Amino acid sequence: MSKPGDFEAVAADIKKLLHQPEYDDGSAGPVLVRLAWHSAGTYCAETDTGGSNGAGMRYEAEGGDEANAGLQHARVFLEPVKEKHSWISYADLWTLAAVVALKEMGGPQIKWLAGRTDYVDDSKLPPRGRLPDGAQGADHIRFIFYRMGFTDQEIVALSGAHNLGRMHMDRSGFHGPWVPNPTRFSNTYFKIMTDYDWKEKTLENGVKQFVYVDEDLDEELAMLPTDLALVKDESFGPWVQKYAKDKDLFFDHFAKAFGKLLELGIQRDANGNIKNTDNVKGGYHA
Ligand code: ZEM
Repeated sequence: MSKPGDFEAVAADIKKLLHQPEYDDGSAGPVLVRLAWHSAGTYCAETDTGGSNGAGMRYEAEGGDEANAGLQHARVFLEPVKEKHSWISYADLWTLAAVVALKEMGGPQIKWLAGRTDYVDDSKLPPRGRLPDGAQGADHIRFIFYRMGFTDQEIVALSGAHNLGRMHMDRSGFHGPWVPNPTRFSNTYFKIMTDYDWKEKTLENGVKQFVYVDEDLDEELAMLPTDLALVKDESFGPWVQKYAKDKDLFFDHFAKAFGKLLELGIQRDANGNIKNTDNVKGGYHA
């Protein structure tokens, strides 16, 4: 147990659990980033519903959305941290874990503010189906991310999270990592998206994705139809090219967009405190 508000202590324990030799590519980091993204990415600006506040994914209504398959691994990794620092809300823990993991995997520092509560407001519950479907194209991507209030530039920056982790057939139906080193954050995803020759492949479950085969690699690399839709689109495409050439620009834009994602639906006063709650306050800069 640490002192309420000691986010440094929580962050230190998150860092310690990232190394998971038996799991995927040896790190819990990628799935923790996805947990935060799915907790926040249900947000709808027009109706002010969804978002990371409330950690609704703990319950069947949201957790049972098929888009969230596999994220129980991330929640299980974090449970000992929650037990030790019981004062932190799940909503804060999940978002903080992503910020800590991104930094530890070589990514940028992301501004993070505490104060989310675990109170599930039924009137704010997102319906299922708010998260993107990788089998679709640019129109679908815009429909999903414009609903949250993101621009085309921010959409491409956020998509760079696919530098991390992999697809699992038993979770999404897709298979494989996007990049050769999926536990190190970089702009490789954008580089290989434009440089490599991606071939469509139908997996044994009937799901279509794109793959790149190179005998020097241990396994095939993969791209979703939504990933490659970014390259060809006249507004997304130039950002893909810029981020492929300029890692610093990508890191800067990614940090801002990811920070914005984690704040969707959260109203704060001028001091950064969430209004009308007595929840634990503070911030953390990894
Ligand atoms: Zn993802 N993502 N994502 N994503 N994602 C997967 C995995 C990961 C899409 C998508 O369909 C998928 C963003 C945007 C979009 C991560 C972060 C972020 C997987 C594989 C799919 C199918 C899941 C599996 O099988 O385990 C689509 C269609 C997106 C937009 C169009 C954004 C934005 C992200 C964060 C900023 C991460 C880190 C992973 C890897 C998870 C892991 O377990 O390794």
